[in-house]
Amino acid sequence: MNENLQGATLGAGRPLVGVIMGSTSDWETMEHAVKTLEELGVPFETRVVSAHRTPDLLFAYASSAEHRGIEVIIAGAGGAAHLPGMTASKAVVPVLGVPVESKALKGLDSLLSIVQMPGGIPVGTLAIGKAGAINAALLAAAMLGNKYPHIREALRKFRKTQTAKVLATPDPATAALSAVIGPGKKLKRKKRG
Ligand code: RP5
Repeated sequence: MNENLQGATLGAGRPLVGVIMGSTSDWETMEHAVKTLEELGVPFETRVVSAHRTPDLLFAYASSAEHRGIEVIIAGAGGAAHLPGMTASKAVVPVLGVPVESKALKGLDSLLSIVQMPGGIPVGTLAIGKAGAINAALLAAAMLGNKYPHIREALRKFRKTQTAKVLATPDPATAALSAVIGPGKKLKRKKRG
């Protein structure tokens, strides 16, 4: 196998999700996808693949992904963000696009570049930035959950925990305070006089 095509493999077992991004500068956003996949126990690989700077690698990665066992690709890119669309054009596995927040246009350029695919080659487009990266991982897990029961159960558990966390702090003032001083701690009042 061409080792250029493989990224760093993380999580136990053969990678099912390929997390690719246009630049190392996208990592700050895309690490949230990776952390979420780790939390769910979904095996993945990560790799910088640029549509503009390494087009041959992009073609090789996308066209070999299915044969290497990758079942979903998460592609993050910013600015003139061609990576998700070009990857989708060469890969038959589902591609989820994460618009990375750009400095110039706050990610609106990335969002429109990724979401406005012409009919025929779909990219499942998520929100700009961190929220989109987290949701791309959750959506990938939901897709894989159709085939892998343990991933479906991990996703169910994630949802339950998330719900419990919200219900455990119904008072927004308490939530804001515990974010500052730590959960369960109380502010000490100064004695007067
Ligand atoms: C895109 O250009 C990347 O996805 C990145 O978001 C953006 C800027 O890349 P760098 O100039 O920071 O490498 O291809």
